[in-house]
Amino acid sequence: KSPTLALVGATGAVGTVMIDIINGRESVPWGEIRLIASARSAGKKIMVRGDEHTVVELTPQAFDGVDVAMFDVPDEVSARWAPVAAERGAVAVDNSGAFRMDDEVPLVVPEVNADKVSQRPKGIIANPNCTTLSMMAALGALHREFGLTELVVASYQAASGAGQEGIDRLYAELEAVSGKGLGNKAGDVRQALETAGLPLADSPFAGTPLAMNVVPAAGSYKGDGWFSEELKVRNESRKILGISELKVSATCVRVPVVTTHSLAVHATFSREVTVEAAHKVFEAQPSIVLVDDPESGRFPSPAEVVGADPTYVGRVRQALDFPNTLDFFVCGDNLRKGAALNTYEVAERVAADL
Ligand code: 11C
Repeated sequence: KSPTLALVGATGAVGTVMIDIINGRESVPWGEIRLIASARSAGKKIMVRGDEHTVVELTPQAFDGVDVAMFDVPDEVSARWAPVAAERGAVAVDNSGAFRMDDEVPLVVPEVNADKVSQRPKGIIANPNCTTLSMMAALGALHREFGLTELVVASYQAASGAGQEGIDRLYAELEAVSGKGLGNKAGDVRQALETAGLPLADSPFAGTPLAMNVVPAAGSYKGDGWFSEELKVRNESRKILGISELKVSATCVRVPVVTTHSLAVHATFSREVTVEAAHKVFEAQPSIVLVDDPESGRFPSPAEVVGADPTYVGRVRQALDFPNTLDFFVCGDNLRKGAALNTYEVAERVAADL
């Protein structure tokens, strides 16, 4: 019998992209596809691969007969319900942060550590944070060839990383500031937002305007100067790449882009790396698109990458003062490979071994 797939969080921002991904697949290994969400969304009708599906409420019974359950829900919902799905016999593939650093839960990016899919004593597999994930295919490929030793990154993160609330807030802010000639006087954007009925206290972006601005604060503040996104990049990169002592430092910044995270990566290897050799490595990866002709104005940017599945890489340079170091720029759709697509790819790998 073909396996049954459940999608928990089917009506959320990532869940919606997940359905788009399932609908776009040439073929799928699933028999039944079950859509699950909170009581508020239960009863909604959604088309999946040409058939109308009714969203069912998240209850223990909703997992009966499910082989693989994908979770696109907040941390606390996953923390409670992924173990319930596992108890009922499903393999849970969880996109939240609830289990990522659990030693008994693999953290999987198929291009890097697909072998870990089968090592899941709790019946749970975790999907990385979208910021980490956006650079993993590129870093994994380089690491296999040259041996990664140090990683310094700055992120340029899209508003949709903060969910539908983040998207709505950015659109509302852009509307409130457009055509007013703002941006030349400190505080004028902030004031325009307050006047337009968009109090900064309600913003998911650290109480700071995102329109016409960049915000060096992503996730929640964790003390000693660090925000959660920066610590996730460090911890998750180490776990996925399997380098427990990897030196990592990240600065995570929110930018007024709706969807697609970008990262400026400064990666140091155990031996000298040329741009030519790095290009060869990138070109050999099916899930990477190399766009690196700066002289002709060709490099990746979110406006060109949004909606695409691959990771886009460009601006590859050998760092002038660091012989073993490459600098490059990466863009990845944070809702697709950064979230839904990677989860789905893991789910398909689980199904292949059932
Ligand atoms: C952001 N990367 O851009 C976050 C969103 O740990 O799964 C994903 C948070 C997570 O805000």
